[in-house]
Amino acid sequence: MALHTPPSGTELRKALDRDGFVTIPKAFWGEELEEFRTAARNATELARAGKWPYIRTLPKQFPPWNDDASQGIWGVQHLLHPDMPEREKFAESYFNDTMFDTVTGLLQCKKDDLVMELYNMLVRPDRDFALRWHRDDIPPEVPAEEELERLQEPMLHAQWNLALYGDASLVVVPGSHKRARTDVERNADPYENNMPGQKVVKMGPGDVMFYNNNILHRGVYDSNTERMTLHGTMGTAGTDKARARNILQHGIGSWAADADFSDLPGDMANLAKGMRERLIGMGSGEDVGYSQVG
Ligand SMILES: O=C(O)CCC(=O)C(=O)O
Repeated sequence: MALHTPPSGTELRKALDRDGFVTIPKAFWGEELEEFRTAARNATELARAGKWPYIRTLPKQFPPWNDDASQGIWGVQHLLHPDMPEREKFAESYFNDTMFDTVTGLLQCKKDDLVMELYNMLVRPDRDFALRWHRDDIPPEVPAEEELERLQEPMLHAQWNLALYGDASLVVVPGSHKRARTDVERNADPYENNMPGQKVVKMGPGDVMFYNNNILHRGVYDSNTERMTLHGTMGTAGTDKARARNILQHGIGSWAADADFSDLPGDMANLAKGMRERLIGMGSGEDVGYSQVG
């Protein structure tokens, strides 16, 4: 339940188009937020103990990751997987009206157009760790002309971070989702701490931040600061091969058909089932390859 009247879809879309990201403060709060935190803590504990095989392992940035938690983790993958003990609570945080209203507003589509995509959690790494500057689905070696062409493709999915605790890990270059990299950005150290124009996105508990995943961004993580940030995407039906790769490279195609959402409350069950069917329609992901290496 939102504490404040959320901004309209048009307002959100305008801000997202202009800056490449937009934050909805306190989209979740109170008991609901506490329930999400409990689920997140349990899942994180399981993953750190090596009892959940779908993890982001240190120090690897991009998929595929292995299932060995002994070197530490920075993420818990597949929150909606049929074997995830906290699956139902995570499903409630994904298939809920706040997300649906926002995503349909941002993508200017109907609920029945939506496709279930990724749902992971980004957590405090076991040792300090940072990601390189990147765009999620455009590798750094792509020439400027092709980079710009790819950035001009229509927005057919939404990606968000829902912070369950305060989170200042994501660093973006506002506006960089609309232009090729400058020479400075292209030639910068991949771990540059002072990229011109960079902005640290500061989120409070319950805030949701939507962003264009091809904005130039990185993560800088402090092993002493708790982080449990739900990291999700939803798409619209009928998208292209690049999108299928971006989603299916995470291995979701192998278990989506077994995900049963019939125990979800009210309308959620049917919406979830429809979204899962549209994901399955994208294929199993066995032959899509990976967006990035490393
Ligand atoms: O930590 C974050 O919020 C960003 C993660 C990220 O950039 C990625 O997974 O590619």
